[in-house]
Amino acid sequence: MKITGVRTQRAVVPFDKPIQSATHFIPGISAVLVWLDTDEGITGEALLWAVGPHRLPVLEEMVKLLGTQAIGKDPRDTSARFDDMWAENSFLGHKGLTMYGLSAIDCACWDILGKSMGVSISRLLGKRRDRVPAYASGGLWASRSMQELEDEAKSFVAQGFKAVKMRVGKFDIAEDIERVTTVRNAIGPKIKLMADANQGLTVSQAIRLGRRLEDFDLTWFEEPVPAHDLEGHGLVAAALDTPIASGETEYGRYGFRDMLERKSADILMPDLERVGGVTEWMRVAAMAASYDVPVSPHLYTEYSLQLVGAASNATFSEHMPWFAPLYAESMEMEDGDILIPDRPGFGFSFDPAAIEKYAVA
Ligand code: SMN
Ligand code: MG
Repeated sequence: MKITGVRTQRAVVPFDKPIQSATHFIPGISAVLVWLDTDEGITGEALLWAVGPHRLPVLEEMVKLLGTQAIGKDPRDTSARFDDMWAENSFLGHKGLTMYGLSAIDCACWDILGKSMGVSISRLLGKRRDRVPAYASGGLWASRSMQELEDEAKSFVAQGFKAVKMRVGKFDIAEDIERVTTVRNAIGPKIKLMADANQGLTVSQAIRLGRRLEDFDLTWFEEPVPAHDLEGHGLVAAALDTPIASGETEYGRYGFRDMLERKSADILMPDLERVGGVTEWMRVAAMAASYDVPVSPHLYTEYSLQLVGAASNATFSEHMPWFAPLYAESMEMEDGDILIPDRPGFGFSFDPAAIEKYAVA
């Protein structure tokens, strides 16, 4: 089987109203949809996303650069394709845009491999589970009012979620505490609660807020300080009993090795588009397992289900509904878990009608 070409399409899925975290203003989701075509009629799909359509052209160019170089090669040789792209990226570096492009092509190759064999990526990787606990992450933003926080938290519980994630770090400490109190009271003591500061605090602010949040029995306190500050993450993690989760903004196995060696986080959150696709996500999961550190994928709910289905130390899936309108298949939930589809490849394919609706020039 040989790759014959790579196609891309930019798409924007607007939100009814913009959302905010401590460091993001998000009016909608901008994505680059990717197709990797082969001479046997099997096409692999992948998706890159960004906050803001203005960021899509550079993502698209990186995908085309690496995808074009792979023409004539076998996409089923996923490690060989990864190594080719890693070598190509040496000149521009193995962080940032180059890893986005590599991730997309790697994901598309794994999608092709699964489709060519008629099995899910989870089965290719060594399946261990059919379902995974999810946390509701599509709400409880920093842009929500107190009443909206209470109503949304209750609605997630009513939908069957057993865990929810809220955003903190945008306010003074008293207001953050008031917001966490509101959500904890709304969901009760049995529903798990995560709090994400989206890199918005200093080390001392994160420790002070974290100490006040110890009483709320958080499952984790996420990205408390800027992602580059691995030592700062470690200081916060050492100061608090609440587990620190981080890694969504880290790239490649060497970045995660540094996090593990510095004890920057109690839980790693590799993001499929930054870490280096399926290939590198699984390497990072295995590396974390050697430190007995659990992993939980950042975003990419649909695609990451296959990885969580195989990784021995994977815990929660992040239930983010943003990309659902782009796929023909829907995620299935049961009693707070997401069912891992046993369909070839990722098990999710772009819906042509959705592409028609959300495509942008
Ligand atoms: C998050 C940040 C930015 C965009 C989407 C989601 C957040 C999360 O950090 O982990 O859900
Ligand atoms: Mg986060």
